Amino acid sequence: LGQRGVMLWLTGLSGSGKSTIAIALERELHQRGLLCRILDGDNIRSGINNNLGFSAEDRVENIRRIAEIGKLFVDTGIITIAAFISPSNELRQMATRIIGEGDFLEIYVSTPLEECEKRDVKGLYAKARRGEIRNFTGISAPFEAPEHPVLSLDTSRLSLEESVNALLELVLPAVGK
Ligand code: GGZ
Repeated sequence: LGQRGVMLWLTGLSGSGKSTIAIALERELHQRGLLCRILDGDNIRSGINNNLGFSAEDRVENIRRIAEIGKLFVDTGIITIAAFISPSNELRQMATRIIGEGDFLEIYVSTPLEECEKRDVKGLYAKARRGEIRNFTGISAPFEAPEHPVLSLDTSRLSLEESVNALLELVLPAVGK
């Protein structure tokens, strides 16, 4: 394969830009002939984790399975991009343990709550404010910012291109490219 695998773990609020960044980065990596895989709600919560909700316990099981699946990809030499809220240090530490510290890069998509709520792409924040969604991260469930992310990306200040370039500078050396 000639490529080392690595996990890029994007953590941040709903609507912070995790999936958008993941998709744009995937395109850049593919253009360079690098193998890459996105794990996000679209392919995980709708499939293997479709029996899980958003209670604290379900979030643990969600992240545990994602980390185990991610490890299989990383060990195959694939640049793996996980885009999940993963709202606590404990959850992210569990993922780090499963994947292995040396293969794990924690990236904080640090777009402020006010901005995420203003965007409200799916109308979920409005529903959460009305009490129609319980345990909504940032509104009625906690989000703990990572303490030592290797990179922070505030998409209210950075363009998509700037975020992707910062990630490329991080990931290309990490996989020996
Ligand atoms: C947070 C929720 C909730 C609640 C539904 N809290 O913007 P989205 O819609 O597409 O991304 C959110 C997604 C979060 O799933 P994760 O697997 O990333 O969460 S975690 O890592 O905490 O397990 C949001 C939608 O699911 N969603 N209800 N109550 N997000």
